Amino acid sequence: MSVRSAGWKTGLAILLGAVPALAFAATADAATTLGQAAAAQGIYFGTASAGSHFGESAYTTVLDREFTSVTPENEMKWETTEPSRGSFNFGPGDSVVSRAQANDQQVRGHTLVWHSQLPSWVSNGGFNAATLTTVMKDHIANVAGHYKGKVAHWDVVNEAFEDNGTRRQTVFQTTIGDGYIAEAFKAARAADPNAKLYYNDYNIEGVNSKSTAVYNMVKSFKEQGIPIDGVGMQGHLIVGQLPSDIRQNIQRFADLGVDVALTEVDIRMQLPADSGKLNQQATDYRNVTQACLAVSRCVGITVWGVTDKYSWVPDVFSGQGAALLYDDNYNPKPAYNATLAALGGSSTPTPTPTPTPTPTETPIPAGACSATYKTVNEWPGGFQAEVTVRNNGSSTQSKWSVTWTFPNDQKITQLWNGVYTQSGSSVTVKNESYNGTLSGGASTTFGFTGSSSGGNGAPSIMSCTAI
Ligand code: 9MR
Repeated sequence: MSVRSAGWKTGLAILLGAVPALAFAATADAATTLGQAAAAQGIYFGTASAGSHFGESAYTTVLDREFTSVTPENEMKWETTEPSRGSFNFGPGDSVVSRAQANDQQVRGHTLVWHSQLPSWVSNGGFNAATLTTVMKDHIANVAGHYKGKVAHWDVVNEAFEDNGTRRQTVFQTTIGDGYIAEAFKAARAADPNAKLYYNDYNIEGVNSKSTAVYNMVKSFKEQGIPIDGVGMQGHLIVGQLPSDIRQNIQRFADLGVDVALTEVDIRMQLPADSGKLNQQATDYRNVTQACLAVSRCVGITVWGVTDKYSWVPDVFSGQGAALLYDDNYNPKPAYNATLAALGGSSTPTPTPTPTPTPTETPIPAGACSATYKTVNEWPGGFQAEVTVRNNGSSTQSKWSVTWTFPNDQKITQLWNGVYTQSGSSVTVKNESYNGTLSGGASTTFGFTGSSSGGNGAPSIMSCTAI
């Protein structure tokens, strides 16, 4: 696995980034924060950061501890940075940048050219094409110039396409025409030659009309030598409704010779949250994380906020929310644990001894719990499999445990949604704190990657106990 681009917290992490990802199991010395775990995989893990919450210690504790990258949520947008022509205001952005620097976090600049949060002196200025081009280039020169050397990535142009793949009819598009995006990228390169320049948009995570339009633009930029370094897929997603081809889509952009980042991830649900939705959300976050890890040019993941408490989602999608990794009270959600595990980290660095069932915990009769094993992917020397655990009884069980014996020399290297021990070819997997409860007829799934040199045969007998 190649070492990916900047954003590591420590030099140690850079060394770890050169080690194959699968070597990091959730063991006693696994990383315990999202940022550290991501760094061990050669990527960064970031969040939107809002200066308006810096006075709240619960907010800054999580912000400073968990993340290796921050994106100012609103502080670098045009309405804040250039509220009137030629008059610049960098105070709010500087405050987010200073906090990031104090915590060894990289900064994603967001955003130079966007139709929203654009002051009316620009959107309703009545400028002709030449003047609006000058206005746009001056803005980029001043803002990217001010942050030169302090911003690792710039979202140079944001949300310039409609879902059907046509250009959004913004003031830049209708006044300057298609060429404004290339002009913006050239101006950004001139202002800060070392920043990675990104095109950023939503609904481009899967292969669809919009992502294909962006793909075609990036392809033509590369052919023409227009400076573009990356594509930001925002990742405003819905629980249980992820596109199935995120990895393939990331890969096709990477194959054009640009980096890809997931820049604003949140996965929303209809409120109120319940354990079923939270578990599905955990699976969705894991899948997004794995899609990024599977493509070497996917350089990092940013979630769009530290806590559900301040997410933009409920303000815009009535009745929906709970889209982030921490709940309103800053408790990590199942999605947090799943993301950390997918990154090879663990929130429980010291394995707790396995509790022996007390006499009151009577295993339900054999046959009332079943486990089904499925190999989902294989490659030379390794494989990925998943196991579905089902409570076939009618009463709710609060813990489960699955054991099997591998027929070949398979060795688990990383497992998510469960806690495993392996001794020789014998494996035992117990539930995580968040997926032990199975009501009658309910099922849950855990997955893992493993190495093997002698075949990936599925175990013939799976034994399952629920208590
Ligand atoms: O999270 C941001 C919210 O506080 C602002 O009110 C909103 C204004 O449009 O922008 C939100 O962030 C957006 C980001 O800048 C671009 N992609 C969509 C994000 C969510 O709306």
